Amino acid sequence: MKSISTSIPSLAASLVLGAMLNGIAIAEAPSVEGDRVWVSYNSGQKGPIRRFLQKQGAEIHHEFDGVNAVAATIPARAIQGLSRNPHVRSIEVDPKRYLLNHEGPQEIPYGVIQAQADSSAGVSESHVGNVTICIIDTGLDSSHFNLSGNVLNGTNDSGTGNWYEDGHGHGTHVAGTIAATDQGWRGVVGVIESGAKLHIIKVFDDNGGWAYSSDLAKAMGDCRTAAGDGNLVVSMSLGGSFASANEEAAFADDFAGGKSVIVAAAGNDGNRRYSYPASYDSVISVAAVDDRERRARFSQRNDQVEISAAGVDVLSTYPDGLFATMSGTSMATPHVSGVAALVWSNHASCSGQQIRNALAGGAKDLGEAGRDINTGFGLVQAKTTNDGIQPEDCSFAGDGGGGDGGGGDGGGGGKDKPCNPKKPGCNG
Ligand SMILES: [Ca+2]
Ligand SMILES: [Ca+2]
Repeated sequence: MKSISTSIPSLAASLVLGAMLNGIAIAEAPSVEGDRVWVSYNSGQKGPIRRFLQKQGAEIHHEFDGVNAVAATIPARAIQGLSRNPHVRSIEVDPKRYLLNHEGPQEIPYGVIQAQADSSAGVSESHVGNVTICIIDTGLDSSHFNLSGNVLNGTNDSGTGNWYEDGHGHGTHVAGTIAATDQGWRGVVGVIESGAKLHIIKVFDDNGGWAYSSDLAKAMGDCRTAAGDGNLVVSMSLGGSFASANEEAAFADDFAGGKSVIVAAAGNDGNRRYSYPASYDSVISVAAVDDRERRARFSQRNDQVEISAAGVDVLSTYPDGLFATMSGTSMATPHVSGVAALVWSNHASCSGQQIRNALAGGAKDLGEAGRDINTGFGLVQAKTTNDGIQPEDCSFAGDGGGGDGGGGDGGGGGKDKPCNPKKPGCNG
């Protein structure tokens, strides 16, 4: 009796199994010419099977003598005859295996949708070229098809290699969340999908490792040089436990000029420590949430946490045309950077502080009412923020939901909010 092979583990759920032809189970009846199959045969019958296949016009790709099988592409018309061959034990589809690189179809990462930054949310990208987005990281792979459509420039730091190469992957992933361009059927999209103006500063080498606070202070200056006197969003998916007065001054001075929004990761230690630069008053500290808007366990919690975005299993670009899922406040940060740039591009006359206020006001309140140490003002929201900014004076006028939550400064949860960026005193 012929044994039956109907199981293809990875595809079993979606296959139509058990098309029985003459007692042989065909795992999925090959329906079109050119299907590639495994043909298992009885021991010692390789010769007759080979001859039979060749006669039918099949192309044999591999021969597995040890298990009495061949892999072959067989014309559809020959399948039935093959199944009747007394030497054939089973015919099974040769299922495809892919590099886990998300070649298609295109996927909109959940964090982009969660941030109201997918195209269906409808925030105009017509003016995104007005804002320079400076990413301080491991560089990026400028040849990635989801990134090459951006306006790309950069600065090499000494000793870290070329900004347009990324032997690590972190910077390429961050950049994709901000600005992976819409390539139709393939890849991913970022918060901005029609091409952004990026300036890449590579402060980390291909091992990741570390940079010094002075490297970041210098990078801040290079970001400003790149933006000229234009609006600048600085995105830093990095941090460390020790503050530096000189570094703090570099960020505070630029922010005071009104032409920057500076964004950094809250930290991944899950404790209440401050991480810097995020916990300087001039810098927006970003916490991570998951796809159900719950704080990520690793996300640091303190009164500097200002806003939140997706940071758990975030899908984005990776070097060499690949894609990867990564977790961290590093992944949450670029969602906020991208939203800040997107919103600011539509309200170019507003100051960095006003955009920052609007991000807080437009955020979707999470957890306990009002600002809290887990998620700050809540989940960053591109559409609500963009639409709530008043053109006359750049103030934010929310229409309920997150806007009201953020607006209720003295409202619920008053314990943990000594520094409210909606109040003038907070950011000096
Ligand atoms: Ca801060
Ligand atoms: Ca809250």
